[in-house]
Amino acid sequence: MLRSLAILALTMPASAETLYSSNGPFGGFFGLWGADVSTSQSVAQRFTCAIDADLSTASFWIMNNSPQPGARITVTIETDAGTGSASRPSGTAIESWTMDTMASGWNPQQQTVISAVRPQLRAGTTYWLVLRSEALGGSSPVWNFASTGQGYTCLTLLDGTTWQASGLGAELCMGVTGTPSSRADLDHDGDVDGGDLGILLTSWGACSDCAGDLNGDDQVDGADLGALLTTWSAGA
Ligand SMILES: [Ca+2]
Ligand SMILES: [Ca+2]
Repeated sequence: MLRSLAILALTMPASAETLYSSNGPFGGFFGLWGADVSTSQSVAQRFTCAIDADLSTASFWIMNNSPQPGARITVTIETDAGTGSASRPSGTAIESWTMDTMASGWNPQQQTVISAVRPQLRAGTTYWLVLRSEALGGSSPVWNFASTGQGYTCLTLLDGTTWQASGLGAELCMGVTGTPSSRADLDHDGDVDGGDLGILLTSWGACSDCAGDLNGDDQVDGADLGALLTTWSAGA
C-alpha cells in the first residue's frame, strides 16, 4: 500500500482533489460483502461531482472469490443513459482501463487507475464507474460495498452486458479525484481566450454533445457565448 501511494504521489497533479468518495470503508457490522464482477454480471456505481474538473484518478476496493489474484477486469467511466429510475450506464466510455485483480481471497485491495485522457467531468452531470470481468462466477472478483451510506448501483442481466435499471442501495467503495477546470477552456490550455471562442463559434447552432455547448441544452448560442465571456482569461 505504501508503495502504491508513493507512485501516485509522483504521477498525480499536485492540485488533484477528491471529487467523489464513498461513505466510509468496507467491512462494517455485517463484515465484508460486495457484488460479484463476472461474465454474467457487470457492476456500476453512479456518481456526480460538485465542480467542473479534469479527471485524475478513480479507485475502488475489490476482493476475490478466488484465492489466486490475476483475474482481468475492465474499468470504464461512462456517461448516464435514462432518467430517474431508468438511470444506467450509457455504454459510452469517456475513458477505460484494463488491469488484473490484485486481491487474493476475501482480503480487499484498493486499486487505482490514473487518467491519461483527463476528460472533463462536469458539475452536476451523472457518470458511472463500471467494472467488467471475464472471470467465471464463484471465482470472480468482488467489488466491496461501503459499510455505511447508500448509492445508486446498477447490475446487468445474466448476459453480463444488458443493464437493468439502477436502484438506491448499499454503496460500492470507490472514489474519484481530479483538478478543477473551467468548462469554457475548450482547448484545455489553462485559460479562456480567443482559442476557446473560436472552437465555440465553429460549433454554433444545434448540436449534441459538442464541446461548445457549455450549458448542456444541445444548442451553442448566445447563452454559451455569455458563459464563456464571463470566465474570459479567468484561468482554468
Ligand atoms: Ca483555453
Ligand atoms: Ca448551450
